Amino acid sequence: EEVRFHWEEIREVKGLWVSRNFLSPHKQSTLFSNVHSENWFTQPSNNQAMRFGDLPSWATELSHSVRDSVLAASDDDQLLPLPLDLLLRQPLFDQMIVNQYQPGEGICAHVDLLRFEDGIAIVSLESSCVMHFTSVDNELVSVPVLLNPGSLVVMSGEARYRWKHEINRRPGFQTWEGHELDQMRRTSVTLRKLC
Ligand code: AKG
Repeated sequence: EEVRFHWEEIREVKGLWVSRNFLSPHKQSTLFSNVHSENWFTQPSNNQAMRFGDLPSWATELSHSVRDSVLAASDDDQLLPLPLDLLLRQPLFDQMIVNQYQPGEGICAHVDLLRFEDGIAIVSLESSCVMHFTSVDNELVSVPVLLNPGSLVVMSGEARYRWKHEINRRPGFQTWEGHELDQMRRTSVTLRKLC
């Protein structure tokens, strides 16, 4: 049987899941050109676009893929903690942020605003990065997670409410398996649902 989606549970951070093969290279380029055809990033000073309510059709398609990949995981008993109830809500997501980060740029540690429901999805494009998760209850605990291009992260429960996430792309923070990542531009698509 073909395994279409592979999910990895990040055990240290309850409710954190990564699918590293979520988008094939072909689907990554399609998504990237769809993002760019919106003309949000025509000037270097523009690095973020936000949409509420009806999302562009390519983003609706992307959220269907997120649903399909979580559904596929439900066939596997070990992956049941993935937020399956998330699949029942309509629409799955009604808010999107697209971020474009130049090398060296990242995002400070934060917990997403409570005005968004549980179940947050982030798709990465172009360049790998290390996202660090820091426990709200113990700031000394920091868990690095590699986000490769084409990967999907799902944060739910504790991962969404009890852990901060951050991307620190200053020298020294983007190491994975002993190597400093080669930084390039990175684009991410974050999908959420307003409460
Ligand atoms: C946010 O926009 O709140 C994020 O955390 C984005 C994370 C990312 O770019 O991967």
